[in-house]
This record gives sequence, C-alpha cells and structure tokens, in this order.
Amino acid sequence: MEYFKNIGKIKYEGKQSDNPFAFKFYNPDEVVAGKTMREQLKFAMSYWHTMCAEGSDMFGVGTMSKNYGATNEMDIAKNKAHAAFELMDKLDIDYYCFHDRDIAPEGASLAESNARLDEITAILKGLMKQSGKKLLWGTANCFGNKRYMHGAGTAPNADVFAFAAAQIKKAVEITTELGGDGYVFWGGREGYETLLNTNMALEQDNMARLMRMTVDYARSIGFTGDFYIEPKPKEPTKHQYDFDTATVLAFLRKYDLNKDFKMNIEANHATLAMHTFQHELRVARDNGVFGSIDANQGDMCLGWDTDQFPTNVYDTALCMYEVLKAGGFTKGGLNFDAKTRRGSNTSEDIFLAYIAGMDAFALGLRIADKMITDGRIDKFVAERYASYQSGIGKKIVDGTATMTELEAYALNMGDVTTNISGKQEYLESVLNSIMF
Ligand code: XUL
Ligand code: CO
Repeated sequence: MEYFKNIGKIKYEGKQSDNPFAFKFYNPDEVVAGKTMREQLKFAMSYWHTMCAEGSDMFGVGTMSKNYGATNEMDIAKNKAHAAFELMDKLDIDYYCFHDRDIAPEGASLAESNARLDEITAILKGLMKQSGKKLLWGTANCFGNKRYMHGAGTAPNADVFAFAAAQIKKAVEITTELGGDGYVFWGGREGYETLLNTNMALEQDNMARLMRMTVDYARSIGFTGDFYIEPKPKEPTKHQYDFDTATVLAFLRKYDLNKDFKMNIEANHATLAMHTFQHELRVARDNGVFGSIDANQGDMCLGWDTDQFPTNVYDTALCMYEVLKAGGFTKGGLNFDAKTRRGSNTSEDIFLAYIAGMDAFALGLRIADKMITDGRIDKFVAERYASYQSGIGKKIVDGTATMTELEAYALNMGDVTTNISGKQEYLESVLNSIMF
C-alpha cells in the first residue's frame, strides 16, 4: 500500500529548479568538507511530529488525520510504520527516532503496552532490514500520561519512579533490538511548578539514580549507542532541571555521569533559555559532550516551543560551523524535532517542510565549509588571543604566573596601552560576503 501516492522520490535539482518537490541545495552524494552531505548531515525523521501529530494545540483540535486509512489503534500503528518508511524512502532520509508511545499506543496495563511495543518493533525491524534505514535514537515518553503529572524520575511518589523505570527499561530494550545509535532523556516534566511543594535535592538525586540504572542496564543487554540529555529550560514545567547545556554539565559532573552522557541540543530549546543555538553547541563542543541535534526553529515573537522546520540559513550555517569544528557527528545526527504549522495540514506540506529544512541545513553546511576554508573568521579569533602565546600571556596559560609576578608586570607597564577592536560589524559583514 502506498500512503503518499501523489509524491514521488525527492531528487536534487539544484538551486535553479522551481519544482517544489525537489532539493535545491541538498545533494546527498556530493562531498562537502571531506564527506558526502548525507554523511555530514545524518538527517533523521522524528516519528512523533511527522507520523503522529495532528495539528492540535491548546486552543483547538487536530487539523489533519494521521490514521493512515485504519480505524483500530494497533492497525493505525502498523500502517504508520509502513508510511514512515515510505516517507523516509521518498525523502532520502537514512535515520529515524521515536518515543515508545509514538510507535505503539499505550495499552491498559504496562504488560499490554510492552506487548504492543514488541509487535511494532518486529515490524520496524523488518522494514529496517528491507530499506537499510537506521534508528538514530529511541526514548520513552515519560510525560504524556497523567501518572507523570509531577514528573517521572523526579516524581514525589516512588510508585511513579518505579513505573518510569519499567517503561524506560522496555524502551532501552527495543532501542537495542533495533540497533539504535542513541538513547535520549528529555525530562518532559522533570522540574517544578513551585518550590513551595518541592524537595529539589531529592528530585535531582533520584533523576541521577534513574540515569545510572538506565546506563548500567542498557550496557548489560549490549546497548552500544550513546546516551543523551536534551536540555530545555521550561515548558511544560515552569522550571526544567535540564535548563541548558551548562546546567546539565554541572548535573552530570556532580553525579559522575559525564562519561556516559552527551547532549542532544535542540535549537528552539536554546532560544527558550535565551541562548543562541550556536551557544549551546559551542558549550557542548568545548566540554566534549557534543552528541546529537534536534533541529528546528522558534518564533522570536513567541515565548514557547513552536518546533518549526528550520529555514533560517544564518542559524543553520553557524550550527554546521560548530558541528564541523566538533569533528562532525559520530553516533549522533540531525533530527527534525519540527512540525508543520497547524494550518499546513496536508501530507504534501510535510514533504515540503522536510525539503525546506534539509535544504536549509545543506546550505548551512556549504556555508560553514566556506567559512572554514575562507579562514578570515578563524584567523581573526586566533590573532585576537595571540598575546597568550608568548611572554606573560604564555605564563598565564601555562599556569606558571603568580599574582605577585603579575603585579610586578602591571606596575612596570603603568597601564594597558593597546586594546584591539573586536570588529564585530566587520566579522558580520565577512559572514554575509561568504553567505551571499
Ligand atoms: C520536547 C522535545 C522532545 C524531545 C524528545 O520539547 O523536544 O520531543 O526531543 O523527548
Ligand atoms: Co527535542
């Protein structure tokens, strides 16, 4: 059965093309910065937004159906799996990622939910074998069900913690069964609404306990992928513990989890934390925890997570600059945690959205490569810090300078006589000249 009948395989036609159903910049097998674009970008389809989300928001019901011609919920899930692989095939996307509840609806009991997961996992495994598509990462939805109203790993109720652990155990098992390259923790409701009712210290200790148990269990069953935490500062809770990359790093170091976890950086979560996407990627790269990316963009006029398909090339270029500087993706990749607008309610819109996002990242990759080969920006930065390469600066970075020595140096100097311009405007114009 073909689900997207009026859409064929999306091909690269180049930027002159006005065919809406063609890539203008994403040419999968073209080599950019030493690897094919396919290898550099490692695009992944997000099951929840693409296969499940029907356009509902807090003011209104869905505007599109994702039933794929079925009525019974397990039949819908089965058709969805087939439709997912058709979509990936037509869009030439090699990876996908999911929450447990995206692929199989929750049953009346944990045992039934698990049996449903087994049934769909077998189907996905077959489809993966046929198509060669791979699982970028799996995760558990420990935020949707009402039992998680106060959190999962950080719930005040130990029964909820136990349920979450059981659900994650199964999610790790199916991720392993499907050869997943990663496992993500996004702490949907791991945070608080008010400190008046919250034991923050116990909640965070418990979250760390859950993560440690997950890592140990996953390794014991042969999971070889990476673990990721996906920072987000707020929404749905007022305060999420995984606020941003720097906060998560402090958490990982406190609980000795930093060897096991990397970051899954989401663009719109960065902006919710009042950071740029590039900032979050830079913090991750500088601290050796760059892992994977949820690519999307927010709306700067709105204060919530709009999860729009990314089209802002300035952001994709600076993102890919960080990715290239980090040495590229290893087990991670670039998943579109993005959904079409409620008003873009056809399946054609989903294809057009992926084409827009993939092209925006392809452009970003091409520009990032040019930024590096052009060299003006990197050279400027290197020269800006040149004073640390010799003399007193070298002593400072080598750790041999003392306060007394620095005082003597400063007294002798009298005052700082040279302080070179940061040339922000010039660098921004260099970036524009590279881009256009
Ligand atoms: C929510 C979000 C999640 C995670 C996976 O804001 O980004 O979809 O990516 O749980
Ligand atoms: Co995300």
